[in-house]
Amino acid sequence: VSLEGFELRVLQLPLVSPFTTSFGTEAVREVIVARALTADGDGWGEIVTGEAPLYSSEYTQGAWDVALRFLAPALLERGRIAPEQVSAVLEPYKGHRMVKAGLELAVLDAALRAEGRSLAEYLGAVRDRVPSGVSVGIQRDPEALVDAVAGYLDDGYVRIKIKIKPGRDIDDTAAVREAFGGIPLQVDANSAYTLADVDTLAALDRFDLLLIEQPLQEDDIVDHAVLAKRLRTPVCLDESIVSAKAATDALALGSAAIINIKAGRVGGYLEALAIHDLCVGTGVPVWCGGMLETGIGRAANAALAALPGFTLPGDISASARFYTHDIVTEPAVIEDGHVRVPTGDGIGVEIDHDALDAVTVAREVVHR
Ligand code: OSB
Ligand code: MG
Repeated sequence: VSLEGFELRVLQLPLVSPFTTSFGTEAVREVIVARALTADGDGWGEIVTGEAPLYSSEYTQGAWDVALRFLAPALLERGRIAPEQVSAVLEPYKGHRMVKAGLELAVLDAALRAEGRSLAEYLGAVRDRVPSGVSVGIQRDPEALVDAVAGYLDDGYVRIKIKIKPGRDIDDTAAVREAFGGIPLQVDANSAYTLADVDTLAALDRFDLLLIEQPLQEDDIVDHAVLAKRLRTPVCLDESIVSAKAATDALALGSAAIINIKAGRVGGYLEALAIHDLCVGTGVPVWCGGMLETGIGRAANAALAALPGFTLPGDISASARFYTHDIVTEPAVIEDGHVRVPTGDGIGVEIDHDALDAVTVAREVVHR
């Protein structure tokens, strides 16, 4: 495409209920949307940073600054660029993978719309719908957690993930197991533990979980390998897998048996595709994680999750699990436990411009 500019917006979307993880509570999702302005039309991407650097080192104002100061100008300087060239142009700038992912998706969406091709088809999707899992935040107490899970099971979610942290792990998991029997269940610690907690983590083995996600710190790649040997529950990495190289290293060390793929965390949908391919090559199951995406990222995640290696249900919930008013005209819905993979050009969903304007709190345009 021939790049003419980028429009960036900071959005604040109220959540239907506060979302609590081991690292904090969010009541409003602050996120950045990127619009690539090209001679052949616009494209949309999402920069999935949160307001504070709690999940990883990235956060809204840092993302905003690096996008406007360095990354968007670097792409605009190129003028004509193919989506497959974006990551190489941005490569000299360290880190800021969520920003790179959002800008790459905007360029990719513009290019695919111009070609009349869907993102799902481009990535190699083999399914027209994907099983829908739900991530359930830490609640007031185990009883409240059971109530929340009951609601999501009623909605049809085919897999439940509960967030855990020290002191809110065994009893919460036991309560869900007791209430609902052998449902597909997994837990996510968001790096809240250390190797000193191995006995607590091993006590989770009796619940026959699908996996335990990111028990230790992002850079605890060796400690995760040590822990994995002590657990029967498969260890899945999220935060630690920041690239295809990190995935290769983690698999070589035995740090993970399963990988959560998030395009934002790894720097884009093309890097996500590379991780998918290497995991398929080594027989490692993957699933698609989420970052409370708006309809833009949610549509792209559904396309990614339709690839053959995504053999476990992803955190691809209906839009209504998080938002009352999404910024796309056809927000993702859950039907028979699944979310449909968009078939339209590019990400396959259209922006609801009034809804977008209503949640925009900052806007900046950079031109060539
Ligand atoms: O660790 O998977 C995570 C949300 C924000 C940051 C990190 C995580 C999450 C989720 C929600 O678990 C996944 C989703 O449904 O988008
Ligand atoms: Mg996670």
